Amino acid sequence: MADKPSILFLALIPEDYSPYLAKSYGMDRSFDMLPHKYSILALTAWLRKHGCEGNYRWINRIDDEQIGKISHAISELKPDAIGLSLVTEEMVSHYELVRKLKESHPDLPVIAGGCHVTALPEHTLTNFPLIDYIVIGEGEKTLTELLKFISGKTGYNSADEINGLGFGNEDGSITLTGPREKFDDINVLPDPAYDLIYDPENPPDEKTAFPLVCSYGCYFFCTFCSVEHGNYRCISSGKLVDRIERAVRNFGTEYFAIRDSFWPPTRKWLDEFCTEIENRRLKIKFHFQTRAGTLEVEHLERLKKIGAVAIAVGVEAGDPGILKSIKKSITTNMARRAIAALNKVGIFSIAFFIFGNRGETRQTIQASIDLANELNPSIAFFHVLYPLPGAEAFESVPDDQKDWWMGKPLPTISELSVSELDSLAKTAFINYPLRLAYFTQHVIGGKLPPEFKAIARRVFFIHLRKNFLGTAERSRFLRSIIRGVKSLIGRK
Ligand code: B12
Ligand code: SF4
Repeated sequence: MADKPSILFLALIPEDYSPYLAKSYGMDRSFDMLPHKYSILALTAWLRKHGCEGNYRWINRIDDEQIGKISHAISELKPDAIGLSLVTEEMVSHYELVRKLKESHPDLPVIAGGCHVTALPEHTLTNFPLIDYIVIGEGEKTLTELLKFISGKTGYNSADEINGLGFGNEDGSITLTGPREKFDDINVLPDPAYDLIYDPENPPDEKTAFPLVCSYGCYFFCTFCSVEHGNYRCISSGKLVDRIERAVRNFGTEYFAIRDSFWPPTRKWLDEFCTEIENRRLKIKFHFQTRAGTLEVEHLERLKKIGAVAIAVGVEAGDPGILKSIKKSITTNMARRAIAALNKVGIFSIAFFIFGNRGETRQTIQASIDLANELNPSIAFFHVLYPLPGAEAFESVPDDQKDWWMGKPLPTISELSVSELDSLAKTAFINYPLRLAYFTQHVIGGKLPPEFKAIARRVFFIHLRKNFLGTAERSRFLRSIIRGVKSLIGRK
């Protein structure tokens, strides 16, 4: 065992991870730091401050070679436990990793945390029995106490004295301990342990996108979202600028991905943030996601001056009835104002829409497509609803389909089937930029910075090509010609 109680966090990370905008439309940046869980960095920082240690290894696939790397790390670091941080879509693949590890390390406890196990504690312990403990909700204090307990360094007699925990018992029953108190002020949290994702063989440079998260929870109650609702907390603007300054100094990066569900928290907070960036003369670029109604033209002009290059807005629906029923707390007019302001100032604008909320019909989907066209953002994404455990929408899923994420078909909670929704979303996405208004605003006009102007141009031409190929593929005659040409030039 290591001197201090310690955990080894593990993750399965896709090889060559790249965000969609970069992957599909080419953005000359490195995204190597982005796919890693911020939770692992946050938990490790807290553990280190409280007498424990955290380490982290990730692999790209489950095979003997990669499992061998983990076994090597276990022999070297001698952790008291393995840690996994899981969203719903990762449960099954990561459990496969646990299964493999338990073959060679049957006695090493596995601790899982994150939004999925928090939403479904009993289901997790029942269906994934090789997971020894789950941590429900905010994990910093619970994990510290649990590691000290496992390594025999505290006075706890049994794990059920630790709040915020779930585990299975030998008789097959499950124990969920009392609720864990939440942080009132997250400024008490230390800086995330970024060293865990610093690769000395491939060190970050100014083109590397550097991840930042500054909040826990959310003020709002959107029915499709599984965050902790009604309990938003954010670090101070000064603390965030300190982190940015340190990243610039220590890692040489200049591009920041602010990954909070929405940012900034308030206009006052933003004002302080901008002033700090200006006073410290930091030359940075960054993107983030905001809520319609937060930022007006004057805020965006200031943000652009200090480096904001792209901002996403969750518009979600064009039909006012759907917008109300999903409790988004915005109106279509707020969305109009938000995207118009971004386009006016010349910041790459992204709008998200969801197809398939409760009450969705072909008419309401058309209203979303019409609104997207009217808003005219630099790109619009149309996603099919995933009813996530922990979200209100999950309650509308029939009981026998609730475990869809265990390799079963995605359920629908609207009157349209998932394949209909999927096809409508794909078509809406391809066709979105193929309008004169898009071409004049984003391809030849507007005030986007060159890096993002190039992306908008690619969006237009790539979608034009896809649209042409799609139309052509639908025609049997043309399809046979395309096949013939492809075989002539030797492509499958
Ligand atoms: C940043 C973020 C991202 C980033 C970075 C993700 C990452 N890998 O870190 C990006 C943009 C890449 C992303 C992608 C996705 N995301 Co996301 N993301 C978030 C966001 C906004 C913040 C997460 C965060 O870092 N919070 C701060 C940390 C410290 O909090 P935390 O993660 O909750 O961790 C705490 C506890 O949960 C617990 N804990 C967590 N892990 C562990 C592990 C152990 C061992 C222990 C003891 C405790 C513990 O302790 C932590 C500290 O208190 C949340 C929404 C939100 N506000 O929470 C959505 C959220 C997590 N994402 C979500 C989803 C669905 C996705 C995607 C699947 C979207 C998609 N279709 O591609 C992908 C999945 C990528 C992946 N494999 O993780 C959902 C997950 C819901 C669910 N049940 O699955 C959320 C909740 C938003 C939502 N729509 O409801 N996401
Ligand atoms: S979608 Fe955004 S605003 Fe709505 S509850 Fe989730 S995090 Fe909050």
